[in-house]
Amino acid sequence: MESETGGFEFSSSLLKGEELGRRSEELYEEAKRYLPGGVDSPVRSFRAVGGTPLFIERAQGCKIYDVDGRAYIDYVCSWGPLILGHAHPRIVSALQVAAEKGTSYGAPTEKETILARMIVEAVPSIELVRFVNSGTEAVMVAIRLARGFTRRDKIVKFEGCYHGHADSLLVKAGSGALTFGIPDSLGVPAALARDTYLLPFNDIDRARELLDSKGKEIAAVVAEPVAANMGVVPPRPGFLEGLRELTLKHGCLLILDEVITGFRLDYGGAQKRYGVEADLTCLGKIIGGGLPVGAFGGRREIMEQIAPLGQIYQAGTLSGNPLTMTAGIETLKLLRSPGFYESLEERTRHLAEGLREEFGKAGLKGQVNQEGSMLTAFFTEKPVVDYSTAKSSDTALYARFFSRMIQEGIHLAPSQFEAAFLSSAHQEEDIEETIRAARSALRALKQS
Ligand code: KE4
Repeated sequence: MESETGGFEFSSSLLKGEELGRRSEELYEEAKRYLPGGVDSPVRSFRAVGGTPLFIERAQGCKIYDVDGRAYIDYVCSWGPLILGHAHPRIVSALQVAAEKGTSYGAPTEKETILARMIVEAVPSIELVRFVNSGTEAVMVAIRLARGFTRRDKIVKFEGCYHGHADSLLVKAGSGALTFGIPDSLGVPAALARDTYLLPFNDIDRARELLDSKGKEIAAVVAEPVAANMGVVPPRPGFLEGLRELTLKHGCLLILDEVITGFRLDYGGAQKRYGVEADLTCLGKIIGGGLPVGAFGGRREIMEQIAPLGQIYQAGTLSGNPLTMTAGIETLKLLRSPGFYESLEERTRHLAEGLREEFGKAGLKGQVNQEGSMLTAFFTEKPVVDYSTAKSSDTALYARFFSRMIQEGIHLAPSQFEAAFLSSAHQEEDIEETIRAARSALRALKQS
């Protein structure tokens, strides 16, 4: 039977072993004719885990459905935005109403003010906020703002943390004891990379050493308050507080990249959870309810340096567009419901404990780091507390685990160094099903 999208709707009875995934394969071959690697973002290509990427037909709640008619419990959740699950009825109906009024005006709307007010009320360190269209933009501009505000050029980032693909942040540690950066991508000028210092995440002593010697040159320290781009790595007690103290001491700005943690860990984000206030905060993902979004915000005296008030330029055609604002407003309204975060974190803890138990039963070495409603299962015996311990993971074993879980109907991140995200649509039975699938997958790994 032909679906309305012109594809074929296979019911599971029609699919035979050799046909599983055939439509994804066809679409992937076609996509590679027009898109580099067949994708619009590299991690989706499955290059880190092997095999053909799933092409998704639709999603609902905690499930996604591929073009071959297979259903998966989804823990990618579009890399974090869908904390309410896919196609939440309140979001969909609000978008339908909004779209009938037009999709973008290139002029101010009340909805931008409404969402901005919700963010300002949620995050105490934010007095003014501006919307952009991605997390990358948000961090890129926050750095420009910090450089303009402090009249300094150097910035500090942490190994293993990812802040989008702006040039100053595609930088890796220089050789030996050198802390300044070298390009981590072709196309990034070495001269620019040298303005980025690299430090090990969670090592406050190294941060103190660098800032005490170079603090006067440093515009900002940029950090994911909970690292999620090397897999989930929570901050050691005192790490964030130490960064706050050191940046104040040396007149540098503290930029907390809450693109993932914002409205994920708490309605007030990581800053609420850990009691540390940033000078500038970057947001994205959840505040757009699944539509393209980013935002940067902070103290009035800093934010008023941005055009049109100040001398630091930034702009964007679709920034604050009414559809994204609509989805963001409806999302944050639902996140304010009492007990939302507590029950989501409880279910995530249940999953983390279940996975730890299954690693043990299978006799495999694994570490499950969980913070709020996100977690990562690392295939290593070392506790994962920074980039070097994260990199000790057996990525080949993770790749095999990932593929087994796909066969079991569980969609994890197609990379060891990412987070699994839960949503309010993941119910206890989905968690139990995931633990059962992990039991089967880990046992199969052990036997092979
Ligand atoms: P975007 O430009 O992708 O909207 O946001 C960049 C970004 C900034 N800061 C943090 C902490 C982030 O995690 C991200 C993007 N996250 C990745 C997944 N870890 C997006 C997935 C992808 O690149 O396809």
